[in-house]
Amino acid sequence: MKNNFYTLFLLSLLVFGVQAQTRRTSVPLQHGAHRIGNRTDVDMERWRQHGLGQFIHWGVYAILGGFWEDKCYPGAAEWIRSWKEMPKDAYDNLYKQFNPISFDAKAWARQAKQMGANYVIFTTKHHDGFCLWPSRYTDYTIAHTPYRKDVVKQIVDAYTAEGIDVHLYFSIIDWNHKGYRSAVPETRQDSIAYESFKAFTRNQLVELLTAYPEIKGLWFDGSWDKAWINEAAWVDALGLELRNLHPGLIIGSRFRADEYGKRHYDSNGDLIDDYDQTWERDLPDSMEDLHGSDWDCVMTVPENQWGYHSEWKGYVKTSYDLLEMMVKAVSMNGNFVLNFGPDGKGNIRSEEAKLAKEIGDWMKINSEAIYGTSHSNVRKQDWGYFTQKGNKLYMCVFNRPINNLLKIEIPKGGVKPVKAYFLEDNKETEIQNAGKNKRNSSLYHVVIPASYKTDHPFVILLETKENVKEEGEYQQAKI
Ligand code: JFZ
Repeated sequence: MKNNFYTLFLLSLLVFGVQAQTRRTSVPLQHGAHRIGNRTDVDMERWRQHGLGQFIHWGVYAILGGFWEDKCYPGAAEWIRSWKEMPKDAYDNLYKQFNPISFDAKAWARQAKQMGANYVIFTTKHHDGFCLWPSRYTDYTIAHTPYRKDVVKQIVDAYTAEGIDVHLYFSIIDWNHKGYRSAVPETRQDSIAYESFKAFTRNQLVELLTAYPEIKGLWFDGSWDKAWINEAAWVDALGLELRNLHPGLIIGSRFRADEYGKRHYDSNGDLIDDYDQTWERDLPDSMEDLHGSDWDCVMTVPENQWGYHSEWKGYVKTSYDLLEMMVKAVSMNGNFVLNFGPDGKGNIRSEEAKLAKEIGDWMKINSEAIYGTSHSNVRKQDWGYFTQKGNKLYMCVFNRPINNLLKIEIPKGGVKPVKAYFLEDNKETEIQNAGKNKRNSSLYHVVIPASYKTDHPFVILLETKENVKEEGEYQQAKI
């Protein structure tokens, strides 16, 4: 008995000790997260249901397509100005040739709609500083090209008309502005210059929100410079100003740092702003990597090309690859955003058009497994991914088992599947009860008829008796 008490005492010490270690730190912060957990308003709920988005990188770099005087720049095409072989003057005068006569915003929007995209993120200004809208605050804009017309307005109008939400990409880095600095200003001269850059950045953002009030969010980039990070208080105030100006505005975690220079997640581990923007060309392995946050994954078709590069090198992703990434993202409560890099004339390259068509064809049949669905706590199996909504579990199959049996493991106390059918033809298929395992999960097999032939990933809808439980546990774990 005495021994038992002693063991209990030791055990409780251990438990409390571990708890103390894992408890969240609590650094008093003025410019960290202003909210714990995800937003719950209608605008954010709408964003959360998008599933698939389109990214567009377009600017004067598209004229070069990754080449300067027959020399191929191996990096990301939109970065060519930073290449030692690229004369800066020549780059900074490219806009005088920008005349995308084939640009047809309505055709782009139709194509995005056909692909199944629910939102678009469009580059208003990349690191080079060239503005695709006629900004009053610089001459380095579309208004001073032979083309002249406002590209951002055409995009906003055409996509909005298709029912596709518009988010504007905006780079803080601006290689064209005289006051831009990457390092924290040390001299008086640098400080004055940087102040002018800050005012310019603010003016441009206010200008964008005022000129295009239909937009839903700002997708910031190029915010990693020490100079910008050092301005935590000012950037925080700017964010609040933008939100006041545009209620419902959605801003990701790549806009500002806290006062200790922590980005994305603040010094207490809380997400800064509305969604986690760290999943760039990368997907989480598991829900634990996500800390319960809303998030997006932005993805290139080749390895790392955003702007137009006339020669894609290396592996180019197929629609199968991209669909799998999208489903994986959605199965973990994320949005998947596929990048397009139109050429200098405004044409979407044929490889991208083909992918948009193939993804769209798949979405026409299977999008109900994507839109408005969320993570399922039904244990993932190697054949693919689950998404869920109401009393529906979507089995998104990417790896068909040789024995044609799709294993399902429903945790103890979970839902009961009653009916399984293919989304593509509504044909019902058999569910076998396969008993329970040691964890007391209920096991089932959904049978793929041997006669079923396909060269595409496919979705089987599993109807359950009760509504599937929403995942709340990760959110709660943060509080
Ligand atoms: C940035 C840009 O430099 C790039 O040109 C493109 O616009 C992309 C969407 O964003 O590139 C990044 C930014 C952040 C990371 C990687 C590339 N990151 O955090 O891993």
